[in-house]
Amino acid sequence: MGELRLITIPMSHYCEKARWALDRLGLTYREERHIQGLHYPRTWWVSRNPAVPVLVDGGRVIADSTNILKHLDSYAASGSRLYPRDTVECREVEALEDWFDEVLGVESRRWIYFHYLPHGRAFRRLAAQGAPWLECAAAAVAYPAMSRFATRLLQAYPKAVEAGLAQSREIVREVDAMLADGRAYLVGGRFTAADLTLACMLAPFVAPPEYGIRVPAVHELPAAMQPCVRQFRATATGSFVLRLFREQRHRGCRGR
Ligand SMILES: N[C@@H](CCC(=O)N[C@@H](CS)C(=O)NCC(=O)O)C(=O)O
Repeated sequence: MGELRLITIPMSHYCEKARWALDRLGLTYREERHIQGLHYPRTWWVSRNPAVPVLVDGGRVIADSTNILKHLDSYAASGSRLYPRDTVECREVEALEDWFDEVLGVESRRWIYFHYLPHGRAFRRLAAQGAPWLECAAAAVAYPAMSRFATRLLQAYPKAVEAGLAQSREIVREVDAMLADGRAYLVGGRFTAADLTLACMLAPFVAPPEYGIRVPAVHELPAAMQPCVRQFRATATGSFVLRLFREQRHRGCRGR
């Protein structure tokens, strides 16, 4: 293992996924935080890729949260791995992880940007935590253009947001059904990448206090978001995710 650096947009739930996996292993790493849109020069320079998270491990550059979790799993003790050794269970974990990443994560992000972007100051308070002062200053000046760019990039328009919210509720109903047998974790009776990914991708809808940056309490969120957050929190999946954040987010496990 080399020196570890994680390049992030701090509020991004894909970045939270990588950060959680690193924290869980108790590894020493430096998080390089950037404001969305202003992160491009850095990620292009390091990974030739627009997206974060990017993990730099010595001479290796790993982009994409799933690749990062898989890479970090090689540093975990066998009882703490996020991907089970059992092939069938591992496939199940991977399928759930993809589903949460590719559908729920995309829609929860579209929803939070749609509701937060109109509140420039509040958005920057959330987004700029730990970012370089120059980026904070640039974001204050260029906010209207950044907001338009993010809206277009994420297609954060009313119809798409509404359809995405309906799709997210459907996913939550399906996960509620999985949890109905009283299981403590989604696959194999222990915490895996499926649980970690579900927790992160649902986070915008449930605002967990243990998230890796400070997130507003429910009553501090833009008013239009509050009823929705309360509804998601009241589902079996919502309370499962809040429990995972409470019990697992700041709990270490053994590395090798
Ligand atoms: N599938 C990727 C998704 C990463 C992603 O969409 N990152 C966003 C931040 S939430 C990003 O960097 N977007 C900038 C862009 O793609 O231009 C992962 O799991 O890492």
